[in-house]
Amino acid sequence: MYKHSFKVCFFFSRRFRTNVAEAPEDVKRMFDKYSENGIMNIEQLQKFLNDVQGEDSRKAQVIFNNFKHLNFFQRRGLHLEEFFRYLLDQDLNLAFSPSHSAYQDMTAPLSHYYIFTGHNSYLTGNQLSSDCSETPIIRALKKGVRAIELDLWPNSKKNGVDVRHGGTLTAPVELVKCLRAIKDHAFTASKYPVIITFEDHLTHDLRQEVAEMLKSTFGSILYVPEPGEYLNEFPSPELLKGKILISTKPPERTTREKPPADESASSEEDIEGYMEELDKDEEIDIPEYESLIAIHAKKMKRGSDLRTLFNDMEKVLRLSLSEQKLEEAVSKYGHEIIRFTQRNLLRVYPKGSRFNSSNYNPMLGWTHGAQMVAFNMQRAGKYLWTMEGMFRGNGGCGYIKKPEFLLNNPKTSSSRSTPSQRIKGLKIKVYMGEGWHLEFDLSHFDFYSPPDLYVEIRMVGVGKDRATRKTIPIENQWVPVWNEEFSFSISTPELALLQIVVRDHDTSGKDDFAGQTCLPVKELQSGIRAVPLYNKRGERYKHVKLLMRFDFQK
Ligand SMILES: [Ca+2]
Ligand SMILES: [Ca+2]
Ligand SMILES: [Ca+2]
Repeated sequence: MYKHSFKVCFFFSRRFRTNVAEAPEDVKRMFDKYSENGIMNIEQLQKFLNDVQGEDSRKAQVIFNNFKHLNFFQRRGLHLEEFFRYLLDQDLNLAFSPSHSAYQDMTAPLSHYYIFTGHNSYLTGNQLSSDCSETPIIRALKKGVRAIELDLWPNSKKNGVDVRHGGTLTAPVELVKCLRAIKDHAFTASKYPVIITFEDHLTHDLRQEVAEMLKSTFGSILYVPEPGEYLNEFPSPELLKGKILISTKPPERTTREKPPADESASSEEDIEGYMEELDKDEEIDIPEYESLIAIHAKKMKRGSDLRTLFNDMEKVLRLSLSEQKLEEAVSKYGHEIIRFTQRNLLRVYPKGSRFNSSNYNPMLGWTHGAQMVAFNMQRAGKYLWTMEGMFRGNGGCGYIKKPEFLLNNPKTSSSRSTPSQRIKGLKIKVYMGEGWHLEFDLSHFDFYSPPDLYVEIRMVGVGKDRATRKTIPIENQWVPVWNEEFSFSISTPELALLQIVVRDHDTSGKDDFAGQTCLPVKELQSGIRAVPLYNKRGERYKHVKLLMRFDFQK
């Protein structure tokens, strides 16, 4: 017992000594270079912004104004401490500042974009017994998710439509509630279209009811294609701004029997009468429900040949495959899949055995052009963080342009950007981190001592770009200083994501999670930057951040 209390005293006194971050050597050197007599004036700051940060010198005034509110600021310029504080500032100096709107070309067909896509969007937890609710749908839409999946079933009285996961104990939610939630929240995070994918287990009559519900809930924001419109190519996200699209497999048409070819039906009158009746029937037979389907879906039939799935039909459609089927298809028909996804949509969904709502590596789908890699948005984990990282790009609008090599035939692909403009590598330096002591209990990581934090940096991307590096753990420090440098080579910057996870090293048991982020490499700001970290659920910590440096090799 005596030993323990000694330990507590010893480490806690050490913790208090190191709570204040000190500028790393590189920052000190940088300050010396761009200052005089310990003060950096506005011109010197402008030069630093140009030389090191690759940024507009007008930013200097913003930085100066920011420090003017503070008493210790002297009008002449920044001291080292203020310079260091500016570099660590989450508002002034982000490694990734999301633009507030999409900057990519949004006028290409839908098939040219990755679309932020949810799987069983109505489930609150696991795939077997969790509740169905509109709440996870709202949360997903607010995150920027643009494709919501709803499984439609007759309710227990067979007179209404419920949303639930078939064959499980999940408690249903009424369809109309989900539709209203979608209408209310569809365009808060992004103005680009929301696609609702239905898994339809309904009867003819209930489908009619769904059609009515869709029209009355969405009104003019429901996108209803003109018959024969967009046969060869989907419309663009730009054209579909503010619209809701329905995508599902059209129900089997009931074919009418031919009129009896007997004598009595041969008179003109009789035939006319029959035609009128047929017209009426036709109206019922091409139901409204079907006319509201903007994106027709095709499902893989049991035992059907994989290759024929990717035959490019004249009319564009959406195909759904499980992650396992995709793996199988990719191993045999990789090129066919890429060609298929140039015009058609491919949705990939988690295999059925992921009862706990876990996810899978989205990169296999992305590298084969699959637009809709559907994820369980309620389950935190490294793949969901990757997904969230991908869709932080392009202003967080939920649509990311696919790289050129997936859109053109390799032979005709001459429109790739010139080699000199392309990113070939990324040099990263991890200086230090701070903020954990403000966010966590003193005993959160280790019961008797401060955490032993290390940073794992993972390059996520196409096969040859993948790499993982780690810093060493800094023992018993709330403000760890690493000063470690890593280099990554990058062949496909469009699909490169920088995944950063901080953990507390433990000699026994699993290392404790201490923050994460995932950022699209193409949109990283070069120079010395603040990198705010997020918790497992993707919510940004108020205080926890890293100071890092990024240099692109072109
Ligand atoms: Ca621990
Ligand atoms: Ca420790
Ligand atoms: Ca530890």
